[in-house]
Amino acid sequence: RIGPTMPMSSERASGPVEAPDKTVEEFVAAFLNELNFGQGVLLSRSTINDQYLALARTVRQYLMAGWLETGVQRRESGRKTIGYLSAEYLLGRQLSNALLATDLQDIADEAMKQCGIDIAALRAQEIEPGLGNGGLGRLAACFVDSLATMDVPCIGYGIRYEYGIFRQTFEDNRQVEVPDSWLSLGSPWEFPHPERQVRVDFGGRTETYTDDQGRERSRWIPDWNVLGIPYHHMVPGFRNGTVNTLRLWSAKATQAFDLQIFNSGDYAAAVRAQTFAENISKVLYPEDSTPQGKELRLQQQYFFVACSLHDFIQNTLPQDFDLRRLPERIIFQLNDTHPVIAIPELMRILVDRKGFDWDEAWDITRQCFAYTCHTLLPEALEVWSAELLGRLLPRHLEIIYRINKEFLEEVRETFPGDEMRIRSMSIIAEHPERSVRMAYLATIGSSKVNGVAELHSQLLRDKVLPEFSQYWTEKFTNVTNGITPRRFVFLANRRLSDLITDKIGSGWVTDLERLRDLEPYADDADFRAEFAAVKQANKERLFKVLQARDGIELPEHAMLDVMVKRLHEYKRQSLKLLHIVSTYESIISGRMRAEDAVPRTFVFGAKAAPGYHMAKETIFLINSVAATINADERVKDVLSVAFPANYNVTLAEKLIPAADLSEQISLAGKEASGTGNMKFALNGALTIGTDDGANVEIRQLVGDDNFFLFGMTEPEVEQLRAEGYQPTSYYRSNDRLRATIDLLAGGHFTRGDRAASAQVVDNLLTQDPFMALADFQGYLDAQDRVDAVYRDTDAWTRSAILNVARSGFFSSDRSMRDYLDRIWNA
Ligand code: GP0
Repeated sequence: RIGPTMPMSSERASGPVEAPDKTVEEFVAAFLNELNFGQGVLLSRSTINDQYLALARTVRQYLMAGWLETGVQRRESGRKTIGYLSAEYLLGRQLSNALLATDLQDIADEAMKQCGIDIAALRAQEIEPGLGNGGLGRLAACFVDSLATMDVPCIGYGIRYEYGIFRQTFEDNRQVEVPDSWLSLGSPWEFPHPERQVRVDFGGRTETYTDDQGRERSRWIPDWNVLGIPYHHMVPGFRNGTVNTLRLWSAKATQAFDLQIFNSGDYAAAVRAQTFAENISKVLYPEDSTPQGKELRLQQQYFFVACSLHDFIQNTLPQDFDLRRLPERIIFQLNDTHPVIAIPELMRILVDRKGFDWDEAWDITRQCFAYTCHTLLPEALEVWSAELLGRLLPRHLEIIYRINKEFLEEVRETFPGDEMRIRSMSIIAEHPERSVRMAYLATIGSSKVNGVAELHSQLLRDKVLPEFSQYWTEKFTNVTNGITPRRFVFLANRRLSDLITDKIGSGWVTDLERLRDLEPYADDADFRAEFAAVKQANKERLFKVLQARDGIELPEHAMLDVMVKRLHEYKRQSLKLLHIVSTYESIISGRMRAEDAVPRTFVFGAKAAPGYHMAKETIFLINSVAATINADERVKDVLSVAFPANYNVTLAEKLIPAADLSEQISLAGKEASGTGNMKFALNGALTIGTDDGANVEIRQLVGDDNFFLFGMTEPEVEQLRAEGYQPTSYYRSNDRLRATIDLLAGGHFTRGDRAASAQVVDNLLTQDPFMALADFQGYLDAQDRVDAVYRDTDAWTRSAILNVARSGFFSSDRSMRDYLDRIWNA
């Protein structure tokens, strides 16, 4: 039996739900039961997919008691809930995490063996739910993992996209996107609750009326609506019996909507209406950091937010709950601006539906929200045209106008006559068209605003929202991001985990600062040898995966130099490419002998937004360079480049534990935090990086000697920009840079086709918006330092161990503690 044995609660008149015993026999019995009665097949006739589904449902049985019990406790305790509102959750595979949380890995292995089944094949059968783009969505998944592990009441609210982030393939070295039909083989981890459907209105107009107390009020007369169907997912804590809930909403046409058209006798139109409604949760927008302002995206945002608020207020709180006390029971954390329409939605519920006065409603609302900003890029800050917002959500636009008007009046009292300031703080922008700045609305409507790393929070205060941070100094705070050590160390790197546990016990899994106890072992030669052997074994595991998955063959003994993240110019994959080409050029031009180079394997993983032209050209060029270098006998076994397609959480779990070197080379001031950087450090890779995002904190913690720093600082970037940045001056004055660019531009990697590389090269030479050329020499010098340390195996391994030992701060458990203390008061 799993889960704590709780006293019988009133809600459980029928007695506790019990899991099968944690024995191989019971596990086998439960599995065969699921196969026969759940899946409807005999073991002898079952496919791998049948077996996978039955195994998933078996593991689910072990979580169920804890889930139901957690639900009862949450309702009875009246503790404040964290309502995490996020348009993205990049969960990764569920089976392995569920086995880990329940400590059933060994039992399941043995049980499957007894059934004559290879469990590895079943694990491989699962398509990960890719309901997010990258860092932001993965952060949400790490946060809900930590909250469950810390037994904090949390409901994760989001969208059940039918198609997640696209599957990336390469054709002729170019990215081709394929729909991600992650639900096509069955989805054993979700529980649909159609009976808990919520209606969501759109469109129409507003009208004013006088209520029975003679007050002038406004109401919304919408003209269409859809249904939201919740799908519940379990979020298991790590071996603590807690199972929180992720509630993802799927859109469905309302019957009324259908019938109206049906009665007109137009069957085809009725089916079209269905499709129209269901489009809302059809697909995840694949733009990371650069929203497109599409109407459907605003529909998605309002859809899930309206469902979630309704769900919490009507279905989760006790009947007749006094909403004046709402802030005692919920804090909605806004994961970026995507869910910010929740602020006027709560105002609408309180004022229009529950009859609150504006002022009282506003006081409640502001206490119920907190906002996390994840970027500094101006193009990533969402702005909706007032025309679109008013057409889709006329009452919300009205509410936003009033929020703005009252806020600006307040500012005017503090700064009389300072119209410049007032205009700069307005939620409504007038140029180039009237529009709503969602980050401003979020800031005004929240009790706290945070950035995601120290540097980022500082720049957020100073550059993005300076007037607001002066106005409300206390409102602004920082919470440095973190990652879950369960998935990204314990699960992904079993070998390292066993080694650590062997030395310092297993407490580190839920108390990551304990990794400090490893520090003395950095000077222990036996431990270093074991640590290095783990890294080597992880590389071999990765090579097998890449061989099977992509047909990529890699040399056994080379430094593994990895850059995995979304493809974005500010992240500077092109700078990495310049380093590779420069090293290659040094060898083929005879300036360096191949035997003198440190053998390196470069690995890229990156998806580009389908409409992001420069990013796609960069992918093409990386693939072209890879093909050329890998085929060139002159650099055989010295330089290799691998770019496996479709980088995702599943591949990350294999790649990160194998890496020696972690590339975190964004232009200073552009990467809000990064979270991949933390995963690498915790898995014993050394970082080569700029002074950006959480790199700054990683370097402070692991020490300058264990981090390869290069590049301009943020103020230096600003200064260079102010002086007038001229990329060609670097090209002219730096011989190695010139040789590198000339080789890239000359068609060497594109079968003589100079035009094929021209866009990336010309962009670097003429615009170079992220100053890759300015940081090129510093980057090469830092790479030389990397080579020097790598040659000294003991020194390298020592540094790698210290990276692990000193990175405990980057647990998302710590991030959650910081949110609880600084933001949630829970
Ligand atoms: C930031 F604005 N991030 C955005 C966005 O639209 N999508 C996204 O993934 C990322 C940041 O780029 C980050 O620096 C950060 O760590 C992450 O959000 C979580 O805060 C990249 O990892």
